[in-house]
Amino acid sequence: MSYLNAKDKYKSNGVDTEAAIAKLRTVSVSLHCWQGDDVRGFDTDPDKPLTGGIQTTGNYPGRARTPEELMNDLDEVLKLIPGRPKMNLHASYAVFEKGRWADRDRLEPEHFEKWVRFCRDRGLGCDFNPTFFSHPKCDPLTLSSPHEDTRRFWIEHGKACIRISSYLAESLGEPCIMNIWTGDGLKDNPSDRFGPRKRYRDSLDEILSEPFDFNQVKPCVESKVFGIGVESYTAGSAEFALSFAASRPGKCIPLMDNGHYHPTEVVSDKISSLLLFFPEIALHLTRPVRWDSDHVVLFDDETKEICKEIVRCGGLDGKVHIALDYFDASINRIAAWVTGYRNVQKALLYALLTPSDEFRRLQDEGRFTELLVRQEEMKTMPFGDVWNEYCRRCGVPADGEWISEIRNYEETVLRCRT
Ligand code: RNT
Ligand code: ZN
Repeated sequence: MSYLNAKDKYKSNGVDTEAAIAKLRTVSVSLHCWQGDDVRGFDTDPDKPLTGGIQTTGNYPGRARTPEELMNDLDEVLKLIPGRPKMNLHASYAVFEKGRWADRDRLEPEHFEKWVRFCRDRGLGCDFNPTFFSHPKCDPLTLSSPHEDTRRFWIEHGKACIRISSYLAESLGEPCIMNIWTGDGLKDNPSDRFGPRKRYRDSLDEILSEPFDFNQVKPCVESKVFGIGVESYTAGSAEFALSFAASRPGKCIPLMDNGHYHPTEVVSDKISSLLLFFPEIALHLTRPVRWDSDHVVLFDDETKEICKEIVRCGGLDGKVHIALDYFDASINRIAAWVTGYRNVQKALLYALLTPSDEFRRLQDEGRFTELLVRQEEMKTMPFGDVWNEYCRRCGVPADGEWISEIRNYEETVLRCRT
């Protein structure tokens, strides 16, 4: 009955909770496979160092070591998250049957057949990412390398990934967002910034020369300001990625990760500008703590603000592709996955429960006192009751009802992985 009370309260603020719930159930949000195994993948030595300037920290027991374990863990996650999840895979998660290994430049759709079966059986679409890191062919650069054989290897990887993305989209009947990110950059001051960026641009063009249908495969370029070991320079800076995508309309869309900017910059402020010039954009939602630390996404101010911007700009109707991107190895990985995913869902629901039209009108009419008061008052609305009702309708546990399931899975499954 608390939901009915909440519904009334929101109604008296001009908000239809039923419409918000119904809308959110249609919005797909990508679930990244790499939270389950600390971004190690299955195609190379699992104990190799993670390269490309990213880092997982922590050694919580229970990391998934095989495709089967990862899929089991994902099933556990899927039981606990509401909404419309979509899988998000990295190329390094290829499954090689009967030991028939292939290097990244030789990957084939068949190496993702198992994942297609996994997604199909659960009614999920699938996004994809070429993996330009943690591999002996990183010299350490990839698409921007001055060494032609290195660059060629990674171009072939990118092209293979376009073919795999087409296969995923066709097999699952949902477009595949294919995100290109490289950790290419330099630790110390560059003597040449132009050269690597030119090679990166040319490599991307070569990758995109592989035939694909933009209604099925949506290549993105993700920018980044710095990473561990690439503190002074990244080839794929914000200007690089935006300019590249802007000058290749119908072929490439920009992807913003909210861990990839200077610490006082916020992605929530960037979304509207991009949507004025790009029909579609993509996002990686993460939580940077002092750097691009990829902590679990919280129901915090910036996550809420990003989601409000998505909603206010009409981004839920296919203009904004939302994906999660974080990896915490210091806590139960299933709980990390579930917490972050639920928090993005919460922030989206919270945004849908904001009387945005009224607030826009107050702003346009210059009634800033009223706007401030109303905005602050909305914060103490009974949001939790609507959230729990949303979970109930999605057939997943409400808040307070799922941590025991995680404990149980930890005791019976994760603890046995030694
Ligand atoms: C790294 C980027 C990139 C990766 C994943 C694993 O800084 O955010 O998106 O996190 O591709
Ligand atoms: Zn990212």
